Amino acid sequence: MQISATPTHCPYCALQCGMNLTPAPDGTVEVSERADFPVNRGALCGKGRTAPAVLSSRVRLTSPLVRSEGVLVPATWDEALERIAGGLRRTRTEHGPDAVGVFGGGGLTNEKAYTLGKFARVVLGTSQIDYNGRFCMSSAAAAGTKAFGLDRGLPFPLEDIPKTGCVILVGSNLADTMPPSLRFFNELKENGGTLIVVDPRRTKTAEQADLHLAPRPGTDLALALGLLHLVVAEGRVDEAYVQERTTGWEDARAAAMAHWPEYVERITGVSVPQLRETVRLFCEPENAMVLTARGPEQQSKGTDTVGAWINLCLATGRAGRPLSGYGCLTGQGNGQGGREHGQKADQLPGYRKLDDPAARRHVAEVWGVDPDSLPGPGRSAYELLDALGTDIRSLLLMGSNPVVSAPRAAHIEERIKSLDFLAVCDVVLSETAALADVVLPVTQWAEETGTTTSLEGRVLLRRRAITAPDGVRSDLEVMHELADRLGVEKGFPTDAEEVFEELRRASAGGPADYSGITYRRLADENGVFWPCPADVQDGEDASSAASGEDTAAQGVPAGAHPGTPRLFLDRFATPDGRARFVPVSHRASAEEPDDEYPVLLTTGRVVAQYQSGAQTRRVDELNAAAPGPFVELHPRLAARLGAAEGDPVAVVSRRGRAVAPARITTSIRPDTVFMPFHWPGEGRANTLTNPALDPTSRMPEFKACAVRLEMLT
Ligand SMILES: Nc1nc2c(c(=O)[nH]1)N[C@H]1C(S)=C(S)[C@@H](COP(=O)(O)OP(=O)(O)OC[C@H]3O[C@@H](n4cnc5c(=O)[nH]c(N)nc54)[C@H](O)[C@@H]3O)O[C@H]1N2
Ligand SMILES: Nc1nc2c(c(=O)[nH]1)N[C@H]1C(S)=C(S)[C@@H](COP(=O)(O)OP(=O)(O)OC[C@H]3O[C@@H](n4cnc5c(=O)[nH]c(N)nc54)[C@H](O)[C@@H]3O)O[C@H]1N2
Ligand code: SF4
Ligand SMILES: [Mo]
Repeated sequence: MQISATPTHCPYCALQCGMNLTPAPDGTVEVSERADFPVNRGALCGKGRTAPAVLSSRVRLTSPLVRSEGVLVPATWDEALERIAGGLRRTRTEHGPDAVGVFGGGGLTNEKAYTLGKFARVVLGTSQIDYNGRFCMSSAAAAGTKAFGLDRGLPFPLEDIPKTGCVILVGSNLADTMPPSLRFFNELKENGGTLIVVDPRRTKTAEQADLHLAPRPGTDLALALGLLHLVVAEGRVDEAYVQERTTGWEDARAAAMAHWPEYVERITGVSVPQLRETVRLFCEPENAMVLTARGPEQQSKGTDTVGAWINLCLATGRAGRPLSGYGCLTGQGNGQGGREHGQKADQLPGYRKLDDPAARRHVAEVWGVDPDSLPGPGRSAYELLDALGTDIRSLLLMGSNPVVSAPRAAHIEERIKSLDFLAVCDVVLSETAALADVVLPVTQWAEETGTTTSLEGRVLLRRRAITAPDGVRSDLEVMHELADRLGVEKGFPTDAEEVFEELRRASAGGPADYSGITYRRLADENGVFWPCPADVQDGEDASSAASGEDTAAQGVPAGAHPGTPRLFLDRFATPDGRARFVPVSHRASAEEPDDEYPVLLTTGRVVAQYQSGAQTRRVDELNAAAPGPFVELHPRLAARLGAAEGDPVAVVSRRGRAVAPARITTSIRPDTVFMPFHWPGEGRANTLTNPALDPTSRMPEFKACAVRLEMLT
């Protein structure tokens, strides 16, 4: 029997590489090249290629677990679901609805993220829901919304990158974090364009650059302001564009002019000639782009920092024009869609705001509830985790492993342990699931259908390719069952397409409008870029137009909206259609080195592990490539410390102490050490990190804190 391959997408990062899956006779799943998907054209990184290993029952959960006399023991689904419903109900009765918390993840499909937000507001009646995307790109989202009136990570497809003249890549190590995307930057260089990388480390990505700037961690804001100062001083402002398409230039200009290049050199460590060269390379070509990732964003001033890079784009006329613009490289598999449909504390589906009365009315109508019954905005992710065991007594967690990934993780681990009740849905027994009162084993990407929205804003269909093992159920089934047990019998379908149909209506007319997108179109068109409103005929509302539209068998249905690969070409999404400059000034990180903690710590990723490692640490090939944590440090720092390659080094911050082997390299600044955050235990980087929050985005400062190094005696 010939079993045909199912085209689908990778479970991990936001590139959402296309791949084909074929079940093999021995029960395993084969990954093969899927050349028709334009983003990766068949290429996959090691994580994507080995993702099926996590489908095997050897490494995953296949039975619910409940805590009995202190230990987790297998239980029936009925028993486990009853325990969760009982735990959540008890908290609500004793402490009120806001004592129940919900924590989601940017890896969840649109359907799951949407349902989780609805579950929190409609079934639990709690305002206390947020998700790990707050730790990821929330500063870029806040800055993009301020400047452009809309946040979509990339306002253009990746395929535009090779055709621009210059890209400044700020704090992205995409050679490790999105390897197949390197192709677009290589093509840029082949076409004569230049690549500038801003990273305190000479990463694999920085090695590809024409110019590598290595600022001190936490100083990107000063750097961007210094560049803008030079743009003005050298007469490179696009005055006509500024006049026609922006507002607020005078204040932003005045703020930038206070940042003299020599002052910026002192703060950042980037020399004035390098600043001048950057401005020249960025301004000379007709088109240019700035792309940011976690480096400048995961700072307690991330929103202002991204704002400063956007100002640079606006002053030089490099936004809202073909082949020019600012973009954020979103991280998680559904990092984009996961931030649009309501698992965020202040949000309703379609990227609507929870405190907007019209938005509440629209969504309440789709949900069949009274708008006044919807709770208001809740706490941000770190604040929510920090309130566990005090204001929040029970937590339902789906799609995150905060014991490893949250800042100040030892403290957060204690907060989690102090909960009255914790329920976790996961595919493996993560470090956080291991602390739960009930763990539910759920289906994985290849076993279920659903949509994700990639870093390009391209909505994609992940198709079910294999049958799930006995004993597991989907997250949608879990929410359906729990809603039922908590007294809400309708409105929580288990079929992903049915959920998507409702999501279309809920998002209709909102900033992230999906109403013109159907599963049929996603299958036929290889993804559709939002916004994609349904055609509205006279006298008909968007939702009814949408449901009757998907009749064409192939391609875009006649008269249908084609989707929006490129945003802002005619106008920005602000009320007056103009982009807004934001006046920003440099400020120090929340914690700067001092006598006691003289070294800067920054954190990030390695190519072979993904996030908290819950999934990738269960894959032999990936563990062989990246077996454990390490501390990257410069030979000069190592010599002062007396450390040789591989020596265990203690890294101590005001939050705690971690120990990992030294990895000595000239590719890092001598005043900075780097640790990847993928591992729990002694080498957990997040034992050290500072939960200082950005005032706007509430993003914690993962990328800069003060530490001291000690040799073990
Ligand atoms: N292999 C792998 N790939 C992944 C992931 C993974 O865990 N593993 N996770 C996915 C997710 S969710 C995300 S968000 C993306 C993240 O993708 P990236 O943003 O590329 O990843 P990071 O390693 O966190 O940070 C990028 C770089 O920022 C630099 N950096 C540190 N401090 C600063 C600073 O102050 N300023 C500047 N300019 N740079 C600084 C670091 O040295 C690092 O090289 O990756 C996605 N892809
Ligand atoms: N120090 C430091 N810390 C960081 C960062 C950093 O750069 N430095 N980066 C931050 C960033 S950008 C991010 S995105 C976070 C990520 O950190 P986490 O939020 O911990 O992300 P994951 O490790 O991907 O956790 C996802 C969990 O959900 C499970 N899972 C996967 N798919 C599903 C599903 O469909 N349903 C359910 N129920 N479970 C599923 C996985 O097995 C895993 O246990 O870490 C943040 N932490
Ligand atoms: S780059 Fe990202 S989406 Fe592509 S295979 Fe690797 S982890 Fe998967
Ligand atoms: Mo992320």
